[in-house]
Formats: sequence, C-alpha cells, structure tokens
Amino acid sequence: MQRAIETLTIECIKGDITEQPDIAVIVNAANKQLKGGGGVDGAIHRAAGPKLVEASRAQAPIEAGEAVITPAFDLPNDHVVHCAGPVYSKSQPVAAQLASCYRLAMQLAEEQNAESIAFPAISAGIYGYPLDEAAEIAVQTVADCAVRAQSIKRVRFVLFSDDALAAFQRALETH
Ligand code: AR6
Repeated sequence: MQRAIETLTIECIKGDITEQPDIAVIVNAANKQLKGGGGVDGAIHRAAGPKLVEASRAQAPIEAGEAVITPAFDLPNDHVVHCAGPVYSKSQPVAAQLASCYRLAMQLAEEQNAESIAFPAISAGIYGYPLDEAAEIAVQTVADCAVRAQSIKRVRFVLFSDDALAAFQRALETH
C-alpha cells in the first residue's frame, strides 16, 4: 500500500532491502561499532561486499540514535545509511533514539540530493522493539519529515515478514 503525505509517497512492501534497485539510498539497522552483524545488517554487508565494512568502521563508533552514510559498493543503490537503533527497554525511554534514526537518515539522504530512500524495521529484530511501536515511530517520524523534504519523493518501508508488513500498514493507514 502507499500514501501521499505532502510531496512524499510513503509505501510499505514485503521484501528484501538488498533487492531495491530503483531506490537511491537504503538504510541499515546496524550496531554502534558499524562492523556488520546479523539480520538486515548481515544481508546488506553480504550484498555490498567487503568495502562496505571498511567504509562504515572508519566512522565508528556512533551512539544509539545516530547515523552515518557510505557508498553502496556492490549494492544496486547509491548510498547506505547506517543507523544504530536502540535496544528496546521498558525502563528507559528509547523512542526518541529510534525516531532520531529515521530523521537523520532522511537528512543524510537529502544532503546527497537523493530522490528515494528505503528503510527496514529498525530495532524490531534482534534489538527487540515491539513491531507496532516501532512501526508507529517510523511512520510518524517520516511523515514529520515530509514538510521539509526537498529532494526525496519516495520513502519505502521494506518489511521482511507478514507481521512486520501488517504493523507498518496499520501505522500508515491510521496516520
Ligand atoms: N531486508 C529487510 N528487512 C530485513 C532483512 C532484509 N534482508 N533481514 C532482516 N530484516 P534486525 P535490529 C528485518 O535484527 O533489531 C544486527 O546484528 C528483520 O526481520 O536486522 O535493529 C546488527 O548488527 C526485522 O524486522 O535489526 C545489530 O547488532 C528488521 O529487519 C542488531 O542486529 C530489523 O531486524 C540490530 O538489531
């Protein structure tokens, strides 16, 4: 499904973020050391080749909620934004860090004059963020960025499971 908010088209699809050749910037759910890992991070590093880890580690470490940008090397995209999402915690307020990942990724993509960006469900895998909460923050933050978006016209959430797709669709429908 997709929705238009201001000049942005925001869409949710089920798929693999390493297979989005029509998208300029893809976003990685990385860790603070930017050294590769499992989940979507592992898939992105495998598809991009070994130069990606050199380029990302050179900018490490980062804090939760921060992001850096590298070339995409062997991926069919121009750039990869690496975000360190927060580890979910009920006792600590980490929503602001998750929102910061989406906001900074949008900003870094704008600085490259990118027309499109694709996000996975940051923090909603190994880092344990409940899907509905993660989806709500993702959609809300991207929609907030729509007012000042200039180069970016398309935002694609690429979800790896039916559950994740359903959560993001609900968040986008009710926004
Ligand atoms: N395309 C799109 N989404 C994917 C893909 C893919 N190829 N593979 C997995 N997902 P996770 P996190 C989904 O665990 O929670 C790594 O080790 C997955 O189903 O990748 O932010 C890093 O190095 C889930 O919905 O990221 C960090 O140490 C979502 O992507 C840590 O995991 C995010 O799951 C980050 O954990």
